Amino acid sequence: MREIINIQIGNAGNQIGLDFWEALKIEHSLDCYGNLSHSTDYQQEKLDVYFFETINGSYCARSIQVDSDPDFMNQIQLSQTQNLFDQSSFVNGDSCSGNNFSKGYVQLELKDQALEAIRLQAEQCDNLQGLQLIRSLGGGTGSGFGSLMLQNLNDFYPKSIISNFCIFPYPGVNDIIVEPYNTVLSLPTLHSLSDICFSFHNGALYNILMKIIGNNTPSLKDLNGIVKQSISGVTALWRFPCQISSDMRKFAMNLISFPNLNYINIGLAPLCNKSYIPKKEMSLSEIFKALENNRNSVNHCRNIEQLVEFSSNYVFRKNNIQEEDITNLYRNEGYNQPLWIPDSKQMIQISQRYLNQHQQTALKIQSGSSVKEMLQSQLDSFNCLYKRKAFVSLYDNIDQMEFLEAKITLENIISDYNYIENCKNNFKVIDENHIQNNLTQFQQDSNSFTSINF
Ligand SMILES: Nc1nc2c(ncn2[C@@H]2O[C@H](COP(=O)(O)OP(=O)(O)OP(=O)(O)O)[C@@H](O)[C@H]2O)c(=O)[nH]1
Ligand SMILES: [Mg+2]
Repeated sequence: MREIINIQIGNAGNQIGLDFWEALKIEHSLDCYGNLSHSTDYQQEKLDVYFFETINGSYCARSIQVDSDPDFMNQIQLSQTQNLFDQSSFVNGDSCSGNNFSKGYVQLELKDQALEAIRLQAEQCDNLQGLQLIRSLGGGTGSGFGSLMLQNLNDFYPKSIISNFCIFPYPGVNDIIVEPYNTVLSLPTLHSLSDICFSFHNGALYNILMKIIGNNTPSLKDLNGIVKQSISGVTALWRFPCQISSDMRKFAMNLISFPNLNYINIGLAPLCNKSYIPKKEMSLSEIFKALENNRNSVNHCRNIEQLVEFSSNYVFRKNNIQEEDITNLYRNEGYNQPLWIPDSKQMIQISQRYLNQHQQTALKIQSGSSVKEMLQSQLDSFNCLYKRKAFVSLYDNIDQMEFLEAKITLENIISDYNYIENCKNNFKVIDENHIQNNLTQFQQDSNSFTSINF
């Protein structure tokens, strides 16, 4: 079996992680103590990917819950869901990282404890295929401690695929002014040490809730409902028998055309309200159109004409459709737009008979330049603060070169997306060398910074 270990970090990571495990419990028919209840062979076939069997026959999540702040960890341990987790998998410090990357980044003791907890989980695996991190980049623990973990995970598990589910901040959802610093400072490690990055922009999630679902006062819990729908949808490829992208490595092979541009966007349909009831029933053709509509995606992208789509997986977690319906739909509804990479759109149907009608959804998992606008908005917010060096002194362990390295990393990612869009729109051939290795680029660029007067 090819196992995956989940690592949920910080407040957002743990809130979303709990929702994720709740979804898995339902989808694999486990009760709140991790016992199988009326589950079918189909639900059990790949159960070992995310769960291991304990000596008393119940199932335990392959997961580590870590936060520098003890409060939420204590709350989880009082909840029913805690029965799904092994006691050794809870790791917490004494106080939060105060929304400061540099405070999260120096939590060395917490890092050692977390690595030990992961090692214990890895011992339960025959053939670990990958690790997945869930975290937000706006807070101190998710950004700083998450970066520290990434650096170490690569050393300890060099053969495993590492994926990140990251929440990018949006000023309307939180009002911590230094969030752009935390986010941008997380990017060098995220960029160079993570194989896949699933990005979620809180602003886009907010818009989906307000404009499509009609919830005028969305809470973080509501935002997390959409993230949960996305993560359980993506991981369904790895948790159920499936022909395409059936493990993390194959998924990365199919979706990541350029290792430097490994940000993934997700579109969902139908979008559900708080009780997971879609606003209206949708036909297959309507679902397909909704998936193509950028308003249904978890990242902002207004300039659709420019957009380049490298590859996409359309995942249908619905039962009342046949495989040929999907193939016909694909032929007829056109997806007549020329494919940028031949055969790069793949239709995947996963049977989910045990899910109720409302839990059956479809998603489009897409790599391409649709995340560029979201990344640009993070860079703009960073620049607004950084041009005045505002609040830089709070980051006492981080020197100016690290701020610059982070800023340049993000600028290079955006410029690579721009380059590809430009090639596509002007029918130019892509020069692979142009998709730079950011670190090499940074080393070259940094020579010219020595003359800058901070
Ligand atoms: N979607 C979503 N975003 C969240 C949630 N909780 C916090 N955020 C966002 O995440 C950022 C703050 O990160 P947190 O996860 O609270 O911080 P942390 O990682 O625990 O770090 P510290 O508290 O600073 O130690 C802000 O941008 C929030 O808007 C959540 O449950 N869902
Ligand atoms: Mg916190």
